[in-house]
Amino acid sequence: MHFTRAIVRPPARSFAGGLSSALEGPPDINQALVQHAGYVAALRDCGLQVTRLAPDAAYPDGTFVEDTAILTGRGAILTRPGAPSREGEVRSMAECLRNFYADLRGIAAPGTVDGGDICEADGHFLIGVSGRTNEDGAHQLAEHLGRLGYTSSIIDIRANPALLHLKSGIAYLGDGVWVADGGIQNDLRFQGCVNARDLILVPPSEAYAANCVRVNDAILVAAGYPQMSAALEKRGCRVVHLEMSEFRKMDGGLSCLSLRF
Ligand code: CIR
Repeated sequence: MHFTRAIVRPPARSFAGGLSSALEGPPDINQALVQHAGYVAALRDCGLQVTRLAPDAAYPDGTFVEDTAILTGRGAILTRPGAPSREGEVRSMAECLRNFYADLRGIAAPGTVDGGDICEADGHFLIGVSGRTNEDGAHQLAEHLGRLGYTSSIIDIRANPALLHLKSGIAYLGDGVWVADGGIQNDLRFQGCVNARDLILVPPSEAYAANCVRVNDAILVAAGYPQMSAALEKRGCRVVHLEMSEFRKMDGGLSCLSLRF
């Protein structure tokens, strides 16, 4: 898919008050802002026009905008995030998306969906049922996607506590190429999504780097994961390394910092 736009939201001063299981200490907000600026610059280098939402201290996790909506070529679906502290993040995203989407749907209670659990591969959507996305939300989303003319399948990742979201463990890079960390590869194979030839297997020591993003001709990947980086470069990809240490401390990966469309 060719992207022309992205939506981001720089971290708020309250960033360190967000949800985290990482046990890596509190993030430094000033460093996080520098890393976020680097991320935005990378998106612009890929040709994207970037819309910046205002940081809101009431939502310390609000910088992880990917969790608040699913954007497709035919319409957008606002989520209902699974963490109660994040529910309100959707309001400002809805306002923003009205500028771009005539067809804007939503997930209703008791359903919950986090965008990080949704992985699109050439018009087919994998929907992860996780600690954040529940079965009701997954089915509502599948129905919305079906009405928009897309297919989907649901993968339950709750048995894998290392994964906050489906995309914590997998990425689709286009042209049939998948990235997956070892804990989830068999689930994907079971779903018939991937075969050994088009799978880049992420070593356990570099599991965080499984959350990488294809943006037009580039793959954005977290800096500091040499094996992952080498595997991508071997395939002839243009690899852009981004410092993510402060977002990692808050369980956030590369994909969650933007919505791309
Ligand atoms: C949270 O726990 O909700 C945030 N601290 C991190 C969200 C990361 N989002 C993502 O991976 N899609």
